Amino acid sequence: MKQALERIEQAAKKELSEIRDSKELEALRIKFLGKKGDLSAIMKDMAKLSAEERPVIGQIANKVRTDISEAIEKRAEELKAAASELKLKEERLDVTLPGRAPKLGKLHPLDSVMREIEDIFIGMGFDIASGPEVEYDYYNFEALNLPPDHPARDTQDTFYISDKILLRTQTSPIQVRVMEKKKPPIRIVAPGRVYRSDAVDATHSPLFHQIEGLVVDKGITMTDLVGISKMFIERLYGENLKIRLRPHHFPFTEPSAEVDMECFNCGGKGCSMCKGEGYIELWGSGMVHPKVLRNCGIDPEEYSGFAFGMGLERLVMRKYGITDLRLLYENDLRFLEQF
Ligand code: 2NL
Repeated sequence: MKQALERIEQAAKKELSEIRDSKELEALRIKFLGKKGDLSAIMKDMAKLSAEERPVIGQIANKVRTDISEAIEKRAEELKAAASELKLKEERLDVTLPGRAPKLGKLHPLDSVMREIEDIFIGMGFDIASGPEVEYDYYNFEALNLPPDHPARDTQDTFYISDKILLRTQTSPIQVRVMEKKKPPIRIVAPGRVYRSDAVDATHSPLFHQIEGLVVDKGITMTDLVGISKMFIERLYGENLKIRLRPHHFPFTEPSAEVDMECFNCGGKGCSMCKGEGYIELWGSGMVHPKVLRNCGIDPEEYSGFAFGMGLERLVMRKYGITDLRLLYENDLRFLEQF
C-alpha cells in the first residue's frame, strides 16, 4: 500500500510538470485528490489494515496528499505568473510614441454658409426665428395670400399630410407665426428646411433650404430693402457691389422685385458665373402685401414692411463652384473634406 501511495505521488508530479494551463491543472487535481480520485480509492482500503499498520500508512497517505496539494498550488502560482508575464508583454504600451490625432469633424458647407448668413443678419439687428417643418396649410399658403388655385398648392408640387397639413414649401410660415404673436418692430430671418415634390437631379431636390427675412415697422419703405440688400452683399462678399431691382410678382408682396447683385466674379463685365449678364440674382423680395399684414393682425395703415427669400443651396453652389446639388446630400467624405 505504501508503494501504491508512492506511485501515486510520482505519477502526480510527473503529470504536473506537463500541465500547460489552469484547466488542465484542475482536471489533474480532481484525478488525484478528488472524491473519486486515486488517493481516495486507496484510503477506502485503509479499513482492511491492521491496527499497527493503519497510523503508519495513514501518515504516509496524509503526507502524499499534502505534497501533491502543495505541488499543485505551486504549479498554479507558476501558471499565473506566466500568464501575467505574457499579458504584460502583449499589452506593452510605448508612451513615447507620438499620439494618433482624432479626426476632427467640421460643419457641412450648407451649415457653415447658413451660419455665416445668420451672423451677418444678427449683426444688422435681426433675430433668428424658427418654426415647424410640418405646417398648417393656413400658415404656408392661406395667410400669405396664395389663392386656392395657385400652382404652388398643387399636390404635384407639395407634400400633403392631410387636407390641412403639409411639409412647408417655404419658410414664410415662420414669419406669419411671428407676426401673429409679436407687435412691430419686427426684424427677423427665418432659415430652415423646406420641401417640394421635385424629382432629384443636378439642380432639384425634394428637400432644400431657404432663408427668408422680414422687417415690419412704422415707415418702412423699399429704400430700406435696398439698403439691407446692399449691406448684406457687402458683408457676404466683402466688396461694394452694385445692385439692381427687376419688377416681379409674388402673391405675398406688392410691389415685388428680384434683387440682383453685380457679379462678384467679373465685376459686371459678364462671365460664365453670371452667364454673360454681369448680374446675379440675390433674392426675391417686395413690400409685404397689406392683406398678409392684416391676416397676421397688423394694421397696414399703421405699419409697413419688406420681405425677401433666397435658396441656400444655390448660394453655396455658387460660392464653391459646385455644379451638382446632389453632392451636398450624399455625405461623401471625399467631397465634404474639401470645405
Ligand atoms: C424667393 C422669393 C420671397 C417673401 C419671400 C414673405 C414672407 C412674408 C410676407 C411676405 Cl411672411 N413675403 N417672403 C417675399 C418675397 C420673396 O421669396 O424666390 N425665394 C426663394
